[in-house]
Amino acid sequence: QGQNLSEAIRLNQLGYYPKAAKLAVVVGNAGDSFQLMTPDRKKALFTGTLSQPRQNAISRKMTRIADFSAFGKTGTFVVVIPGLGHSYPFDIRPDVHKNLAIGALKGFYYQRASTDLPEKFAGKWARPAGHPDTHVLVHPSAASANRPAGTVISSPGGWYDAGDYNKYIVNSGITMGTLLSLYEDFPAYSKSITTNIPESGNRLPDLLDEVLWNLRWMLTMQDPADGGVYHKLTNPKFDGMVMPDKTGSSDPLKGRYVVQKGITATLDFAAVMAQAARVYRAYDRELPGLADSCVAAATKAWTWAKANPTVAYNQTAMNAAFDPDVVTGGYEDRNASDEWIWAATELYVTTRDDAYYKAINLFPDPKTPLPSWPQVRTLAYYTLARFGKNLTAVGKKDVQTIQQRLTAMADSLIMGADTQAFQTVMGKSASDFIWGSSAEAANQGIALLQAYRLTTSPNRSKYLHYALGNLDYLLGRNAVGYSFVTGFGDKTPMHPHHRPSVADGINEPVPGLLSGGTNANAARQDKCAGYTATVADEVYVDADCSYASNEIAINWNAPLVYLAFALEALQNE
Ligand code: 9MR
Repeated sequence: QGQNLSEAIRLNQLGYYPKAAKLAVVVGNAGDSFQLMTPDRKKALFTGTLSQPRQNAISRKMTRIADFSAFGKTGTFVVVIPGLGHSYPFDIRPDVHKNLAIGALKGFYYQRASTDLPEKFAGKWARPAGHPDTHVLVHPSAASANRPAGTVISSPGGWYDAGDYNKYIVNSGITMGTLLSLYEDFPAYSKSITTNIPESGNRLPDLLDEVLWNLRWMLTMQDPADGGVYHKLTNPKFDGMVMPDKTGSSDPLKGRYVVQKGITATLDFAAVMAQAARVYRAYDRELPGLADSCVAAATKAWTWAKANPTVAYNQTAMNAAFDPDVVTGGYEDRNASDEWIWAATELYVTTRDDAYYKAINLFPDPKTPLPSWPQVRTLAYYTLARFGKNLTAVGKKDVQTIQQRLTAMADSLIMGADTQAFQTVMGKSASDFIWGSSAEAANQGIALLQAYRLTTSPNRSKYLHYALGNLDYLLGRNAVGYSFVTGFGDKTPMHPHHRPSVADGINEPVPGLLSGGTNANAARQDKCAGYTATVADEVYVDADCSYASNEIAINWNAPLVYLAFALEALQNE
């Protein structure tokens, strides 16, 4: 019976909650029935019928669904399709994503700059510190009266952005907003999670200790004289594929720079600092002055933004005007209207000063855009919905509109998901498969969970169902058959575009990191050899040259952390 592993059977490689939906998707036409068996395939515990074949609207391939939602026993199982083979083994149990949630949060620890990762915390991925960033030069593009070009500033810590070793404020913004929102949405569950980091055991939850590592770095990125925030701390060029302590740029006297201040960086910074002030206020005793410093930093950033609304970061223009040229990640975004909304909202909620709220138009158009690094408007809606009842009158009058928008957004995400080949919200449209598509899936999941939290009728369970479906997508129920999280699942990225994973001499990549995933245009973007597929939902290659489909990044890990934590918290409610 089903002697061979069949990669045509796509499922969540970690597993399922006993009471939740349990689907596997079989690519191809084979078979009519399926069984659930013990991993040794000696005992069949459940028999079901595969759905009629349906056609994947993107690839035109046929797929069939094995639905074993009715089976609720705990244990480890495989799906067997007579004549085809068996699936990877998976678990059915109540806390089936708990280790994933912990591992994905721990992923941030492995991204820490300027510090050793000792074996006690990092296991076989232990490594010496890279990039002390205590001797960072003010790039000519960032020069000001108080800090002329070449001024040395200290800006240590923070997380490396991705597979590269630079630190970018814009991308830190949404990452921090997502993690702080997780804490605000699920405080009790967040407090219960420990990740074995050096700060574990102090009086802060590990989630907030991890966030603090990047928060302290962000604070150093503000020019104290005027409140403007540097777009990034970077090398002029990307480092080679070497360990962080082996790069030229880790030499404290070789050039790492802070570059031009910009409107999106400064507003994202303001939003993060305002939200952090709320969250860390409860820890005033442990961290005296921190929450106050965050409020002060946020208001100062806002003041700079008001005075400099048109200063957009434009790397090409910067390089034309100043030396040395900087060719690392751009995170350029010419439209700051959403960053204004997010910053104003977080400042308003934290300070309760109506002036921030009145400074912006919360509803410039009827959209509720899915959050991503250049589009943060909906993060403001999440925050207003979260604090709905406790807002001042000006905000309260909009709460109902916001709730409607968020549920309408979730409803439109769900619409048609059941006819999608993998029955997920993710992938309904080929346009989902962009650079970092895994984060699209995770952010869709968060949007669905926001609607779940806002809805009181029993039919709200549909939002939870589809949020979980997108986690299934990330963990293997997808057109490429990968679980996109390093170290979690059976078929996982082994060669992510991640310098430590490439250079450390350890076979397994650093665990808990979310690969950017399927990207229709990846082959053209990174020109890595090895892409075989051309249909949008299959363009992915587990090769370290594939930075457009197989890099990892903090703004992709954060929504994974949120989704996994939130689903665990909600299943256990
Ligand atoms: O995530 C970013 C993606 O949306 C862009 O399309 C891409 C190209 O500009 O850049 C991605 O961000 C990268 C950043 O510029 C540098 N560090 C690695 C990031 C992930 O690939």
